[in-house]
Amino acid sequence: MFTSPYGPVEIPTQSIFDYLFGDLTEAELDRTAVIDGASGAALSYRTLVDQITRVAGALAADGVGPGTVVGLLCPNTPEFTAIFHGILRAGATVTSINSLYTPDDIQRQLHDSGATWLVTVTPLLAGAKAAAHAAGISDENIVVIDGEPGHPSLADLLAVDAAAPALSIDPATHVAVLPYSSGTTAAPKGVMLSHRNLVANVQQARDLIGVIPDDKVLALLPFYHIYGMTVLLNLAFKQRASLVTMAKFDFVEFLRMIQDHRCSYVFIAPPIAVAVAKHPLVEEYDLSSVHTILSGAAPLDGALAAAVATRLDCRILQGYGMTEVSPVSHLIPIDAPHLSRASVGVTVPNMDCKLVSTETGEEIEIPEDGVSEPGELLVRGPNVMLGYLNNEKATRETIDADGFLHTGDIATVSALGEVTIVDRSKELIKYKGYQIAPAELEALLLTHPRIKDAAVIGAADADGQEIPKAFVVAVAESAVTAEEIMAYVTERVAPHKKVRAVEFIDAIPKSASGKILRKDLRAKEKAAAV
Ligand code: 4UW
Repeated sequence: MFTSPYGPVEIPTQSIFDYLFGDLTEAELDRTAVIDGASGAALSYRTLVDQITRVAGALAADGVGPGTVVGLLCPNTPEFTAIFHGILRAGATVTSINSLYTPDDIQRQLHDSGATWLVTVTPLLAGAKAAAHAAGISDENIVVIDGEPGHPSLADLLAVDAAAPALSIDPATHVAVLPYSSGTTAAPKGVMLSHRNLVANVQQARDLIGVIPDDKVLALLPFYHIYGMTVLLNLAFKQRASLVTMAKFDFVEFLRMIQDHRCSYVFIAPPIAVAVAKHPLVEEYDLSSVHTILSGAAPLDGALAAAVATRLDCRILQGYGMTEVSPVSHLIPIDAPHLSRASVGVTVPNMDCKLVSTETGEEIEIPEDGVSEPGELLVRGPNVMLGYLNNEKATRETIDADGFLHTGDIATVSALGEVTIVDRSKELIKYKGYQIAPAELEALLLTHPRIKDAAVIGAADADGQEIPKAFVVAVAESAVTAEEIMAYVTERVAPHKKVRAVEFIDAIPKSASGKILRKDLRAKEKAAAV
């Protein structure tokens, strides 16, 4: 077993609202909490807390409270921050939904999570409404933040003068959020994260990430995903920093917002690092305000990290984790220049880890110097989820009897506790940090009349970034092209789930029990790349 090189931190027994906002000083209340990156409109901590409290009071007056699940489908905006914390402040649970989702995806999540309310915005309303109706949610329970006749708006909620309810929840067991994740098996599942999970992860990560009150933190990573939720929406607020929200990613806007708002701390996923390292436009903007970039959600190549640090003359750090871990379990801390940028750093405080052999299940020994053999990374700590919603089987398969969560990631660890992710044993594909379950794409491919069999794996594009690639067995003598197949998928899935490469083969490798042998396909892919 190995742990953090840092001593344990105290985890207060509080709701996430009390933890983040309960001890704001007068001076802190006047600081800027959120800036709308597009318009420049700013909200102070005082206004934010007032809005959170009003939203909580209004929702509670409408019967929203402990036991209610509210879907939240909204891009990154200042309003998101007030609504999100308002729902939690009312004691209800937020199931945060990917804004790229199709109506079918949205409906599945609303239905599975048992959501009875949905909060969204007019640009997403058509799809959201169809999905909500199909999930049995009526118009009066669909809040449209920016206003739509027949629906409550944020302004309506803020105008209700009802006190926020006095809550008596147990932070350790009360489910605060239900983001969806595939984990180590196929379909997306509701990840039950308690108030304590969320509080713990901010406490565990805050000193290592090192956001300070004077930081302007660019919030381009979506708040609906656990990375944006914990590191931006919670951690940046706890540090009394200012968030600059970006509703839709666009590289030129990204550069402009950093320059115009003098952003100092920027959280990214690896594809953005590629653009920062290579794009000629970078030279045309003043990015001198950036002191630190932190990348997470997918592997960051060491040479790429170095190129970014050199071009922007800033620090580059890396974080690793997963939705089920709230998410941060490993980080390169802000004050650790000696750690390799190809590693994901060290274990955060209050966590135990071990590596186990994927063949024997035996624990892998950690050498006294040098680096261990690779094995599956197992993690345990106060930030590990309560379990998957209504899915005890998947929970038991993921968290073992000793409380260790099996990440499905293959790692090595050095004698100094430096962890490097070297592979993934689970099926999950990450495209730009977004999750894709290959089984979903395989099921869709099999509905194509000219496809006999199919398997999807993660492959590398020219920049070394992961993309979903389909191996396809065509129906004999049918002349189906790769382009036709990609177009067929594109028409039916959210944009991040598109199949981006197709290879025709004679047969999909399968085990005797009929399971796709993904590792054979991955080996074939690797061999072809050499
Ligand atoms: N290197 C290699 C990485 C890395 C990685 C994630 O969608 P989820 O469930 O969750 C996330 C979490 C992102 C995140 C965690 C902690 C942190 O500090 C940070 O940056 C500040 C971001 O994406 O996907 C989880 C899966 O994504 C892969 C890995 O396979 C993991 O199980 N993954 N980060 N740095 N792979």
